[in-house]
Amino acid sequence: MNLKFLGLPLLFSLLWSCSEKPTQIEDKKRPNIVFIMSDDHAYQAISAYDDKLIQTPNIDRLAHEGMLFTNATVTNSICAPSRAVILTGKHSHLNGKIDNRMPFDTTNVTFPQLLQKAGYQTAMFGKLHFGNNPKGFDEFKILPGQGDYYNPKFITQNGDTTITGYVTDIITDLTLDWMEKRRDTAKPFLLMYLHKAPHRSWMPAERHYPEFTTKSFPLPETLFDNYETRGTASPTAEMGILKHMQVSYDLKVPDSIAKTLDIKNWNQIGNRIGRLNPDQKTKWDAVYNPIAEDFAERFPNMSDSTLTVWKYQRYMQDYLGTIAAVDENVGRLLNYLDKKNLSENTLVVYTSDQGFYLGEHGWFDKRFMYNESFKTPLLIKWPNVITPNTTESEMVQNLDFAQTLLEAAGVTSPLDMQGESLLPLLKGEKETWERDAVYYHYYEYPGEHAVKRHYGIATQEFKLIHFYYDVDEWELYDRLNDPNETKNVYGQPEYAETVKEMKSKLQEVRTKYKDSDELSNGYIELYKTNGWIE
Ligand code: SGN
Ligand code: CA
Repeated sequence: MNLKFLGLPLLFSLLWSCSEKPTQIEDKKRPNIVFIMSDDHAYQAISAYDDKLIQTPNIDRLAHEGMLFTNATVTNSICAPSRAVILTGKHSHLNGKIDNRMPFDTTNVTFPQLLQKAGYQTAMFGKLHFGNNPKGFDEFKILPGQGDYYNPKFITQNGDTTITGYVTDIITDLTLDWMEKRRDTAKPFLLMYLHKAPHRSWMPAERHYPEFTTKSFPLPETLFDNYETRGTASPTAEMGILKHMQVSYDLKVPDSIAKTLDIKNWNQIGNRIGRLNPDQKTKWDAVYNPIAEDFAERFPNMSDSTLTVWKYQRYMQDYLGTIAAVDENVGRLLNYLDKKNLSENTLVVYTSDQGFYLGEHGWFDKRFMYNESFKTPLLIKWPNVITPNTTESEMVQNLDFAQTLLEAAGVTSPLDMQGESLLPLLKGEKETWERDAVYYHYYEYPGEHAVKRHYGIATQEFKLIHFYYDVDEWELYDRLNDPNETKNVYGQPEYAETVKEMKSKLQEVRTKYKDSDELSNGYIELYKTNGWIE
């Protein structure tokens, strides 16, 4: 892969030396770091943010004992790019992992490498999704690619292994096994505990079938959004619950039933039920087959809106069902820390690689800079530093995690990291926090779900988005007056001044973060050369 066009003659050796020296802080005082991340976990599905869909008492503990961030966002709302931003502390256009297709450039310096060099014991368990193994970890056991919910395969330093059971439980078992048996008690540790759930295709653990498959959930206000004021990106995106959610793959109607119904693309993808062993399959069928039979009977008389609601409910049942297991397992880990008297000196982060649409605007999936996928959950607990039960509304990003965790460990960050350490906010010293805008850039188009390329800027009051590549369209949202972002006010005379100000701010942040049209065009050219886009 030739990334030279990016102008990335990486000054790693120079930057490396800045952080090479072990910290002066004594090991016993340096905090342990537990970084918990799930995949596609919407803040709407964490009761500390909103309890109308699900109760998540264990994740909520981090808010009760620490800080809940209500304005945490990602810089690029897609899995592997978000992970690359987190590990490198650099925007996608500089770390090179602009979308799920681009390989991660392992010459990037990551914060776990720096912590390991500074004397931390490091371990990673769960989903990474880079296509290559992580550097800077004493131990890792990761899922290949997206991983599977049932009987998942893991890549380990000793070869691949397949483990029978449910992925969320297994990732936790592997984590606790490492903590119990191989943790070096003379060192502080960094643990990256990374769930696959609640990623598509949303398959819950057997113990959660009865509760979740019989529940109904409140409909989001914008479920039937018609995108009246928006440009072409929203109506052409392929992530609609009605049109694009597959009854077989996503909603678990068995193929034998689905194919008898007059539904286009009922099984475009092919489901994952084949991974279940006979015992698991019997339990699965006992619950899911009657649901499908009932659906098959009602389907011929369903209007589009009835079908949308049915699909939304089925989607929520399984999506939230997978979260119940995440919450229980987070509880197992927090209890372990308590039991071993580690909680006092451990900083625990809970976040997701991005947010997700739970029916808002009629969608599932993510990618857009609109709120539900731009925002990400962020809860941090750090006893004796963070005042319990605090809420922080400053605009923070996943870009900030690397510098935050390095500073918490007393390690100097490389000069080319682009975030801000959140330590002042964690300590309640807000006076030094100056950020008034955050930057976003999404690239994966043409691609799955067909969300057009866009970049933009958000302040507390407004959001300005520019869609480019095959269009040249702008959207502006008045965040305070239109929290659901259903009214694009770009082009309205009363917002002319705001547009001017936001465009100039956008240019400022693009310059600050070193992004440009030239760089975007360079990526487009590279993709065309590699045959990844036409
Ligand atoms: C898979 C999913 C998509 C999802 C991407 C990216 N399709 O391709 O729905 O948007 O992952 O998700 S599936 O048919 O494989 O389920 S990400 O979290 O990895 O970015
Ligand atoms: Ca994801």
